[in-house]
Amino acid sequence: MARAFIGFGGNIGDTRQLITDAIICLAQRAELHILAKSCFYQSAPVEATGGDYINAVIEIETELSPYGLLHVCQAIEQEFGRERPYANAPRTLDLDILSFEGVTQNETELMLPHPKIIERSFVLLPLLEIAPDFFLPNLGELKAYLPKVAHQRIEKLPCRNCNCGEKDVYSQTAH
Ligand code: PH2
Ligand code: MG
Ligand code: MG
Repeated sequence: MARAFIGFGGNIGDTRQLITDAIICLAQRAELHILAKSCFYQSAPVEATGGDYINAVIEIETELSPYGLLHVCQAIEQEFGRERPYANAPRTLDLDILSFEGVTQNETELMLPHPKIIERSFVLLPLLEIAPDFFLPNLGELKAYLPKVAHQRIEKLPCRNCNCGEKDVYSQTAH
């Protein structure tokens, strides 16, 4: 079993609902188990156009390979109406594998860890919420990069009746 982190983002439609539904889809898969889910964050587009994004991050453990997980993520993006008219276009739902335990690779289809992980507050904040001491072998502790992204506008959205941040919020049998 490997631990991995997946980032979610979107800025078309009811993104909070879309992310919630996508996480439920993932939770129903036998090949992975969701360990933690961050709160939702509203963020200004970074190197992109369109309205504000909603972002969140989850931690999973999985028997899948990195490419197996990528294909699951891509299938969910398709299911949720993802279109790619041009790079960084507004989207209903984007799923990015942020890190996959023990894997460093520089392949065009899937770079691991995600090459922009430390450049984006919309990744760092939700990731550090659920894994405050997270570090990567070549980068060190990710919290050290927060000051560098402090200028990027982001706000944690209030959430009621939600267990976000707690461990084991979605078990495979719960849905
Ligand atoms: N995703 C991008 C580019 N820019 N900006 C925000 N705020 N949130 C995103 O998820 C995002 C972005 C490319 O995937
Ligand atoms: Mg992305
Ligand atoms: Mg993507």
